Amino acid sequence: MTTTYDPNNIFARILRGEIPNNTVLETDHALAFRDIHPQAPTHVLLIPKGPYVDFGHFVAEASAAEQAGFNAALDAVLKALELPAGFRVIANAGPDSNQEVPHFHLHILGGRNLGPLLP
Ligand code: DGP
Repeated sequence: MTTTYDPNNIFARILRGEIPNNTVLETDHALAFRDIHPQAPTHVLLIPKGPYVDFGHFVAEASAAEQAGFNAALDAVLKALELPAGFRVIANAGPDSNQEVPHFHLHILGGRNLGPLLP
């Protein structure tokens, strides 16, 4: 099965600089920016720069260098955010998850007690 990437999705447009964002960190492989509708005091999205629709697409198709670069960016952003009481990382994928933006992204949430995973 081939996965079709929409190059006009909102995160692709953010990557191209067509839409402003509140950047936390940028590397050769990834961009971290503040979610426009934060669900917690800290709510950051981390996206790879490559054209991957969701988590499954990324782990299946991204090169080892892209995956290593993304992991390094995740490590750097977690250190930059300084969340000593903990954090939650979520990746929605596909209709059942209610994924809205079809460009793979991790939600990084923290800054308050997040409660149960599925309230
Ligand atoms: P998901 O449901 O996992 O696809 O989450 C998409 C998230 O993206 C949602 O929390 C809101 C956020 N979002 C949507 N459009 C924009 C935007 O233009 N800028 C920023 N910073 N975040 C956005």
